Amino acid sequence: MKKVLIIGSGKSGLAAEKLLKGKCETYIWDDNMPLDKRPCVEDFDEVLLSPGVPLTNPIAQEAKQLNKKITGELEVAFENTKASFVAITGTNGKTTTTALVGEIFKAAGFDTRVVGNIGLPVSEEVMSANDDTKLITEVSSFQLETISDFHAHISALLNITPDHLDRHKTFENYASIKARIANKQNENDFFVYNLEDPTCVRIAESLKGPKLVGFSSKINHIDNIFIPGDHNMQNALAALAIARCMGISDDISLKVIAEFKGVEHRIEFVRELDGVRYVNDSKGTNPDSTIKAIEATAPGILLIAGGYEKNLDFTELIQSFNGKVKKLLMLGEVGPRFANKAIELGFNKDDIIFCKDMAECVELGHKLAVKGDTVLLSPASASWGMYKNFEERGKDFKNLVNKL
Ligand code: UMA
Repeated sequence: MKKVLIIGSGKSGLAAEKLLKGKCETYIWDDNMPLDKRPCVEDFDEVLLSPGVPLTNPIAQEAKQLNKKITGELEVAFENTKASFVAITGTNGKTTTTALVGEIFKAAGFDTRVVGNIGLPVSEEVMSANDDTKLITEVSSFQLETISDFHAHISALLNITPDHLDRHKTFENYASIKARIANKQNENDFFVYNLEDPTCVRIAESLKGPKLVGFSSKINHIDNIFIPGDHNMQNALAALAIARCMGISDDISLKVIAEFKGVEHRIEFVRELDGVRYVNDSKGTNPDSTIKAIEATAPGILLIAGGYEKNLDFTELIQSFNGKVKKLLMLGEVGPRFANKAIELGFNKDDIIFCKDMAECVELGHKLAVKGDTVLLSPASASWGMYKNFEERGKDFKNLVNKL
């Protein structure tokens, strides 16, 4: 029996272990475990990395030196199913688009599973999927690093702006990892991409296999859409294009788009108190995503930002404030660097406050906001170090806001 060493005992590692049970011998190692439990890489045929584990992880490096196959949870899920994949990637909007496509496919009568980076490992669902199931999969750059034969009937690339440069080092490398989503696509497949994003266009033009399907919020428009902002128009147009590739009628898609209320933690309205709106955009984990949240919010913003250091440049984000942001409530290890950049670009030093935790941010936001203002949590940073994930961070914010 093949011996697989799984690295990471989070959701992905545990789901992969369950999927491989009876097919392979598995052992899970997590870098949190005591060193005396560390396995000998040589004893295994394959090393399966959870998405959060980079290829620079010492065990991955050792496996590479020993010429062992390195794989990932998405690849293994793919190997163990005949269900077809709709794979959606991009820097921002992929969760909203994935959820929306899932709703459209369900409305069209398909056996649909909404999986992947959205929070449910693909391996978890393939166990009960049949050949006709559609796996609507949100795919991250982390997952794309370890695919080899993964093949999606429809793939979508929504946009590419800098993110995760602590791991992928350069924008070019990050973009080339995103492009891997179409690697195995052939002339029977579709590649849906954003015509307004030069990097997406460049990647599309380099592809030999799939049929290219571009979308553009400058050319096309959907009249009846609930979720706000141009970025959501792009997400909806991508979803509509994906549905068309599957032969789903526009009537079905447009009805779902009109009724779709969005996803938790993405510019999510929490409550209004004394004329002040509180908005949870905890999924704003990179500068571009926070730019979108600021664009979609009226002036008078008290912005709660900062978190884990991913070496991202905040210049464009701070320039996008455009007088709309009146206070910066800074969190986490990235706070001082963010604040220094803001001051360098002319933001008033006295309007920046460093907070020790979310409770202090919410308390100060409440104290300093006046009628008509918005207290917006959109950190432009990952939550790691302070929280397990962005969901936990968003829930903490909402609990604190609801207690005011
Ligand atoms: N670990 C190690 N060594 C390392 C890194 C991590 O042993 O070098 C261990 C940790 O100690 C922990 C485990 O690995 O016990 C965690 O594994 P993981 O980080 O892969 O997390 P999972 O719980 O398996 O969740 C992953 C995705 N997490 C990441 O990509 C970091 C989830 O995406 C995804 O929802 C889930 O699989 C199901 O597919 C989250 C995310 O933050 C939402 N994604 C990034 C993003 O959206 O920006 C890419």
